[in-house]
Amino acid sequence: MLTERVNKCKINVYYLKGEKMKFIHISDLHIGKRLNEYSLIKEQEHILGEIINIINKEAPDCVLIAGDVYDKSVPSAEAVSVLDKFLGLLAATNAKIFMISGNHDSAERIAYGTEAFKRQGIYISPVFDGTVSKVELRDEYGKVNIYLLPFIKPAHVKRYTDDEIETYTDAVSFVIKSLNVNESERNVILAHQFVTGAERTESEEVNVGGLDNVEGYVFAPFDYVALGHIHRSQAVGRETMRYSGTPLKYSASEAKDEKSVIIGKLKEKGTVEITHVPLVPMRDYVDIKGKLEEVLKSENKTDFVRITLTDEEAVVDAYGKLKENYPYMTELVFERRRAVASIREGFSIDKSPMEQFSDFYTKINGRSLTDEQKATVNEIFDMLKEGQE
Ligand SMILES: [Mn+2]
Repeated sequence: MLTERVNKCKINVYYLKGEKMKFIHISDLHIGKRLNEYSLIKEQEHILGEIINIINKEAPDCVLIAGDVYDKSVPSAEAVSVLDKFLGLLAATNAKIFMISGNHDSAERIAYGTEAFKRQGIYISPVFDGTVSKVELRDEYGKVNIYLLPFIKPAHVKRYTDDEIETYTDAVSFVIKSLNVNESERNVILAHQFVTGAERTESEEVNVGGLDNVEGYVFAPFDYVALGHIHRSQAVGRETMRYSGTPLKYSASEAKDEKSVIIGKLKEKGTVEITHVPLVPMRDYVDIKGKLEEVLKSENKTDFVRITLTDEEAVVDAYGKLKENYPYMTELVFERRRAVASIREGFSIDKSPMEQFSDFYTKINGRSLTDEQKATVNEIFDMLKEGQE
């Protein structure tokens, strides 16, 4: 059974020089991610370099990487070489490195070289086989147990038990119970799950069906829960159960977020100190809203931008003008409240499709259809009708 297998798993013990266990927690690197047509690889290399600088300055005992290392289960060659370089730099620090796979990662590909990496002090979660890797650290307060739980779904757990595993909470709860965590010692877990109550952004993948949340109480045995999956830095339920968030803004919904790494210190049992070190990107991501004329005056020309135009009248070649001034525009939204409201007002089921369309066209463009356009639209309606018969 699961419990036995966990107990059988080989435990590595390390003695720390410092008086307390200091860690850095990051997650959701999404190496290889693109924003529309823009590759973020340069931005990602830069920010990973910043993270290495922070590690060198802070000299933590451990670095915790809580999943979604890559953006895709089959990462590009470019993405692989960026992670390769990052792992090399991490190995050159004195910190022990702990990494798990997230829902975007292929657990198998992330686990590549796991056994060899251990010699370099890099611990990567193997593919979930019913067991969970554990590494033991010791400082002046005693043991710190680090558990590496890769992203799991109910289906991954079902095959190892006859217990009823329906929900994500059932799955994670079952696995954690099987670990028989010694709660008199200090315990840390890396997990990549959606803990109920966490505030989402627009850059996470939405689970089809939506029921992928795990109740926070299942993580009760742990002094610190290093979470990945949600892209906004936040504590969930308690100060010591945290999402570090992504190192870069991956959607306009994160424009106002401050990205950072978490620095934690585990002192005697029950005492965890938490601080943040902000991450400064090469290029910011901003959300700009206003009329075209005002928007063109904004100073964020070299940032990634989502632009929402509020002009009520049609603007000729808005996209072209904006793109010329904002080469890193990722999204253009037209918010024409009055026009939309008046279109709704004018709508009536008594009108023919041609009348409806012609009213709509007039409202949007401020002029009516020409005879030639009318003929084309009529042809289209005729074709549609034929298609229905
Ligand atoms: Mn993610």
